[in-house]
Amino acid sequence: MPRRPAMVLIPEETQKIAEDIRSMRTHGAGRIARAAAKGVVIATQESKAKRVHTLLRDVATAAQLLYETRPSAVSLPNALRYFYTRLLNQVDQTKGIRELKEAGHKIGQGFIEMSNNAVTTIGQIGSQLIQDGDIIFTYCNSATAFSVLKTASTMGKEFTVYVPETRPKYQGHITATWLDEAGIPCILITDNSLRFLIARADKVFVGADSITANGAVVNKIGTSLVALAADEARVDFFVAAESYKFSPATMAGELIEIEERDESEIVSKEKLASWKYVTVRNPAFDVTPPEYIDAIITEQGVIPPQGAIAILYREFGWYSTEQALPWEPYLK
Ligand code: RUB
Repeated sequence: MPRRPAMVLIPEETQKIAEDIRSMRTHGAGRIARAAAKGVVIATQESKAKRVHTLLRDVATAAQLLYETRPSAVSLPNALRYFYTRLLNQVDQTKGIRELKEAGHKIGQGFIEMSNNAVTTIGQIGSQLIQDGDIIFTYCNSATAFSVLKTASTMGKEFTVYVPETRPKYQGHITATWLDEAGIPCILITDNSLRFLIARADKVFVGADSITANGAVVNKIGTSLVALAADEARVDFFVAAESYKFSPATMAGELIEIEERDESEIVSKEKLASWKYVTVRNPAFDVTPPEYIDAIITEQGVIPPQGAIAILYREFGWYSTEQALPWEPYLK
């Protein structure tokens, strides 16, 4: 892991954005990506640099801090890469620091707008898959999957959504609140009643943190169990994900790192200390293989999971490891 230069000051607001992502006050792959874009825009605007190279170093330092917060959501490095490569491209196109800062602001806003538009478009495309009377399952708290449900409801379609609580952080409760506010009938269930109840469902819509070159989907721990149960019950399984959640590094054979979070999310420190032979593991994500996925709904259209490589190629070209962290050379 590259080291951040010690003497670079990262603006407080950017540090807070990074801490909110790390602690999951900001969560969900799309929201993380948009927050990270905002974080580097602030670092660009607040830099006191007098020289372009120093500005690039300040922004690189902030990008590295944000990058290190959560490893599994590829939307985060993709957002930072989007920002930093375009900022670098602007160096020769702009005259001096002020113009470069203005360009940085536009690039960051451009990413946030593109990301929000993608969620809206996925909602419009995905809503076509919902019919009156459907019983739908979702999982965790995905703004993109919610966009599909909300759009279908706004179109006048009537359906019911089952929402597992999603241990350990109960993000299902947030989804239930969103559905409630949108006036969509919702049934909140425990995670372990999933297989019992999914037999009555017609469709599953979930979000994604990362999608690999072979069409596997990394999403909140337990998603692969939903997919297994859906497969057994012959229920269609759909993933709603923007193109920037596809992982270019997997084209070069890299695996997605599965984040392991603190044990205190599952059991109190006191309880843990009282045990002699018990340890706790808390992986935050799991991998659903492409065989269990009927389709991925992107803003570019509905694709089979095997089409992931086409999205990746279109978005990133053939990936090389040099593209990994474009800000890395400027960390010195
Ligand atoms: C959230 C989660 C969501 C995806 C997609 O996990 O797994 O399904 O991030 O969300 P966590 P979105 O709460 O640990 O971040 O569609 O909002 O990008």
